[in-house]
Amino acid sequence: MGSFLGRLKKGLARSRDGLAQMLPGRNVEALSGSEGMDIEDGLIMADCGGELSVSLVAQARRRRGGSLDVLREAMLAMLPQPGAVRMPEQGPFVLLVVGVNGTGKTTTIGKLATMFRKQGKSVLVGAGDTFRAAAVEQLAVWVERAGADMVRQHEGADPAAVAFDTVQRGLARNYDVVIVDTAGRVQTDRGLMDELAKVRRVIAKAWPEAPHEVWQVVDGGTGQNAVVQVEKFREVAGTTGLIVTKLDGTAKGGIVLQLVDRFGLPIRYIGVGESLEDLMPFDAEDFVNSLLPAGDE
Ligand SMILES: Nc1nc2c(ncn2[C@@H]2O[C@H](COP(=O)(O)OP(=O)(O)OP(=O)(O)O)[C@@H](O)[C@H]2O)c(=O)[nH]1
Ligand SMILES: [Mg+2]
Repeated sequence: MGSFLGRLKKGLARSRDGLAQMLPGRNVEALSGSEGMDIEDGLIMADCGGELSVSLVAQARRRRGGSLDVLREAMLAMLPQPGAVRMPEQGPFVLLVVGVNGTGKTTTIGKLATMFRKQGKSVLVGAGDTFRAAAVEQLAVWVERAGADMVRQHEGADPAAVAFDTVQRGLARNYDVVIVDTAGRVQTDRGLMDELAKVRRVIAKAWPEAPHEVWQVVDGGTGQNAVVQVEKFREVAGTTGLIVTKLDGTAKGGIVLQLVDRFGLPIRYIGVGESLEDLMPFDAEDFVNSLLPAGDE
């Protein structure tokens, strides 16, 4: 078992244990009887969402065989391996990172910067969270540790101006990767959501093909509210991919399935802990295998 898979399994233990309790004897014979309800309940409690849970169990029932493997297959069928990240033909890959407060944007950017640096790429990070000096300092620590560079302005500066400067400098100095951090915001805050739309627009003024990707960081423990969060951010910021963090602290790992089912957005990375190695590229098969209890032989 690779260390990634080991960490993933450990990270998803709470979700898996929750589901295991709903799968009597770990045998999904129950799928064909009224006990199928238990499995639906289990999936709903793991935040797969009502509609998807019913559909997964129905699909599993239609397949032959009475083992957990049918459920696994039904999950894999609706969870495509994400396609390639959109990359520029020339110039830096520009990534804008957005999301609700405290979901893990800044730490995730630090981890991504470290990953890119390890691949030998030059990385420039824009400190677009200008609300608090502490936010810039937090980012600076990560950036320095990663061996990346940073664009910052004074506290209270216009985040769109920071984003503009970052992309311009990234282009002028031939960076391989440009990542723009943003302040956390609740999707119902009209003013802050308008500000985010402006950040995106201004990035495109600095370079019309940018940003190449907009990734929303979602806290895996948020529950059903994650659905409206993703809906609204996609509308305002043009989200192209998701990063789901904190899956280690929740029994609700099914939210990943529900978000893919609802929005068809690729999951780019998932976070199963606070350390660097706990942010890992999303692999559909490893994820499903870690989310479900081991099947009967
Ligand atoms: N357990 C766990 N903690 C995480 C994970 N990802 C991030 N965190 C923690 O979440 C907390 C918030 O992370 P930040 O990166 O500051 O979040 P943010 O989205 O930048 O927050 P704001 O800028 O205030 O909106 C930190 O303590 C992180 O270490 C994860 O996958 N698992
Ligand atoms: Mg932050």
